Amino acid sequence: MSLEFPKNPGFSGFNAPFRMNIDLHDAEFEGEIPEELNGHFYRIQPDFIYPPRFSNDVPFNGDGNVTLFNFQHGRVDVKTHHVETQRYKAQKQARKALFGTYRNPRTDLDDVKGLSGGTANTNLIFHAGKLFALKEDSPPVQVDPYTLKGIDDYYTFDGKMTAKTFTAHPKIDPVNGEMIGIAYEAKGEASKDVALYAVDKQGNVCWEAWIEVPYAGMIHDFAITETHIALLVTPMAVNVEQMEQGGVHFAWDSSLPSYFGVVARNGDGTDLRWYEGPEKCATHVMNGFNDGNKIIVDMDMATGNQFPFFPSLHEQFDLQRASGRLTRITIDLDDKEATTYHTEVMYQDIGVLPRTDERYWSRPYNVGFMPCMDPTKPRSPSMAGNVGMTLNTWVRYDHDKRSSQTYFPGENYTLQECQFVPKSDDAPEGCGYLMGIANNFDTMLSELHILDAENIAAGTIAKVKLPVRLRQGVHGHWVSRNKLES
Ligand code: V55
Ligand code: FE
Repeated sequence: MSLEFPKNPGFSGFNAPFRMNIDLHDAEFEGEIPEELNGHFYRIQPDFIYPPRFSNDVPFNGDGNVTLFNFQHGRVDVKTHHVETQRYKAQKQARKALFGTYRNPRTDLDDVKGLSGGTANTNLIFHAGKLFALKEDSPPVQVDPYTLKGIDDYYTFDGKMTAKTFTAHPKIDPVNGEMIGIAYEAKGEASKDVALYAVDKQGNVCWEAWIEVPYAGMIHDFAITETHIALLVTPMAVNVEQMEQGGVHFAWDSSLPSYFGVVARNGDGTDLRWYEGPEKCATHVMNGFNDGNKIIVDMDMATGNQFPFFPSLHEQFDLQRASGRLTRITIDLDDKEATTYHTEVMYQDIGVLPRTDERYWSRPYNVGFMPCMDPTKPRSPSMAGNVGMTLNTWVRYDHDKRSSQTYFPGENYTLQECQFVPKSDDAPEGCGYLMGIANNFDTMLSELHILDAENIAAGTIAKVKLPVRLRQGVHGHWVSRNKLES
């Protein structure tokens, strides 16, 4: 029997399965790579090692595949490796896909009963000397920070984490070094239980609390402030009926409101308060902070379903409503009567995947970055047929002045998430470099673009040119060499 991938745009061009491991010493580059860039930039993409059992499978169901850019002395080495999940190991041995569609165990083959279906394809975080690859439906998968080989395919913090899931977006408190994580559907499919954890800087679980959400839905990201955890429950609801019929885990139910929940860090969860808002989709947090007794969270926020491959129950997918803008959510803890949250659209750019200078995670901040879709920019004919996100700019925001500046790489590129790297540990906020993957539709190869984060409009200071095509990535993280070695 042949081994072939579906012949549709979801599996061709830059969406073609990647499948290989590369180990590239001294990548080619133009420009100059600054000496201060000393450390590892990790980013992750969902890949398909074997043809999916359902030809219309969703991109979020691919196997986690890590790219490691190792910067030192103005040079960069590149390594890729698949995350050695239980799913990866079972499918590698069987030489075919065994798991079914997105987070629906009913569609898995009987062979995999009892194995974790986690793909570890969404994000990476380095904490207390350990590197974790993450998918929000399962515990972290620990991988070696240098070789990317698997260390623990089901990491539970020495058994201290009893939740069955762990977020793909843990936050690290820059002051005490704690890693904060949430776990939704923590007691299994469609459960409304959410577990909250803090892991101290030695890597030990030091706080746990359990809360319940109004309904079971995707809680992809969350925010921390100095005092609180904030999370947004959106109408991307777990749909058991759809799963019974062989469908994916989620469907967009626009009859549901959104809920913004706020709960004290280090409490027992009983102070949790919910604030209701209109149907909203918001997947990622730029940052959150306290302003007196106000809790403020900045997210990219849209008014409808942002994921065309998760069905909408009551309407057609609508690109206008899927377009997210950076939005500031505010609630006032002193207002004991309040039942709704307040939103303010901060900027008009349409974008996703906001990031910040993570030395300011949970604290008042000024600088953020977001890949955007600028429809006024020219688009090369070489991009025709591209399915996927056509992000074409990176935008830097300075909230104190509510100003922005834009990097446009050219009409033949799409951009992925961008990563801010401070020039040094004590450099001013937003002073450093910005980097991320740019896919070049003229060469049909991927590049890593590196910019001066304070002057991104000036264009790249270096372009690393890969001899391969990377797929649409999700998230990445920078780890400086002194943190790696500490
Ligand atoms: C997201 C990504 C996922 C997922 C759920 O961007 C949400 C949001 C790559 O997988 O499973
Ligand atoms: Fe995410």
